Amino acid sequence: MESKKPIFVTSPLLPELKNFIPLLEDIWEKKWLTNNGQYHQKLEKALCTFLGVSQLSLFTNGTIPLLTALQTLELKGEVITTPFSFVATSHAIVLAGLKPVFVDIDPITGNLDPSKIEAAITKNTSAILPVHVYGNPCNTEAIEKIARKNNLKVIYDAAHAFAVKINGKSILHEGDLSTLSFHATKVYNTIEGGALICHDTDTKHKIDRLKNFGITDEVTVVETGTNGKMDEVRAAFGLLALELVPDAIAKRKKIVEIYRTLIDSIPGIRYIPDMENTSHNYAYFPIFIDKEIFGISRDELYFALQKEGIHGRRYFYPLITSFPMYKDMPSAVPSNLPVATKLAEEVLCLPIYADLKLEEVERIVHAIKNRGTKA
Ligand code: T4K
Repeated sequence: MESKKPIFVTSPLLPELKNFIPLLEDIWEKKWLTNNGQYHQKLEKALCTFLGVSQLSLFTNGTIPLLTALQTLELKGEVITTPFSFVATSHAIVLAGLKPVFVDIDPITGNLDPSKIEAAITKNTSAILPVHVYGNPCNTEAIEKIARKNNLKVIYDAAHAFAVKINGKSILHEGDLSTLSFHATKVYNTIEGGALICHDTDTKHKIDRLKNFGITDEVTVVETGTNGKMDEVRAAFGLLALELVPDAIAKRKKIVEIYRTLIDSIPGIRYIPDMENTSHNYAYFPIFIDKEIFGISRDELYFALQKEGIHGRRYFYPLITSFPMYKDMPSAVPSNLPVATKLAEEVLCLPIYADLKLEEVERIVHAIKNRGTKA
């Protein structure tokens, strides 16, 4: 029986309502609600400055920019990607009329394993679409080398990697294009929202056209674009939420430090350590349960914690490759993806958000420890 307030895997970062109301009044007064309005323009600029990038296009969520990225690069054939992600990553490939080819992941980070990519390249491969899973940067150097050698484009799904930097430089500079999600569950949110980051103005113009049906003027449509536009209300919300991000990341970091210290004493549970020269955003806190050492399986722990009101999530279980539209593809067979198959069975993302109280972190780890038969 639940005796305490439930703790969910995340809780959205919300600006104060009293600060939002004047912006809403302004929008109401101007009667300009969407289609590149003033708040949309302000937020694009503010995000470029905050993230340290030169070209960013706002979107209505984090899925449409993936589709638009694939359209922008006019890709054909096959796209190499990861099975260990949210299903939006591979759905976007299929929606763009392309074929996903799944490659296994790194056992420590869960990111696409560069050493497995070349074996999956065929004459039909046009791009690689890796994910910076949990906000931990992919091995971008190795991926870049493979892409250059084989004349492939690279699109990073950076949905989890808002504000992540290596050696002080945003990881959004990597690859040809990167996408972000600003969903309510992310480190930074605009309720629903997202962005596509490119490196030059011509590409940005093309992206902006594609997210507006491919329209160039009142009487001209040049591409089969979609509707990916963010409206004024969410752009205004996003301007206020952006101010809260540095403090939110600092609080997340502290929470992760406490989690790690407490978890270090539990046999059979590991977490992903910080990466060298990387400024992390602590978007997720995944732990991996080794049943043989811990004593019970991930699923047993997951359901036991739920009974105590602790609602972690098994991101990313089931693997994308187990869903019906992918499971019969040759690259989807579990024997091709042994690491991803194992991690999907072991992973549990514990609650993490800026307002999570330190007593709650202690309560969560205590509940985990109590379940381990060998702790
Ligand atoms: N690429 C990657 C790698 C992604 O992870 C995602 C999205 C995308 C692309 C696509 O981006 P978007 O098109 O979504 O912008 C969530 C999110 O809906 C999804 O954005 C995210 N990844 C995925 C990893 O997680 P669910 O189904 O787990 O969300 P849900 O509704 O179960 O929420 C989780 C918990 O968060 C709830 O138990 C309580 C809390 N919550 C949630 C919402 C929506 C709140 O407290 N308030 C809220 O408003 O998918």
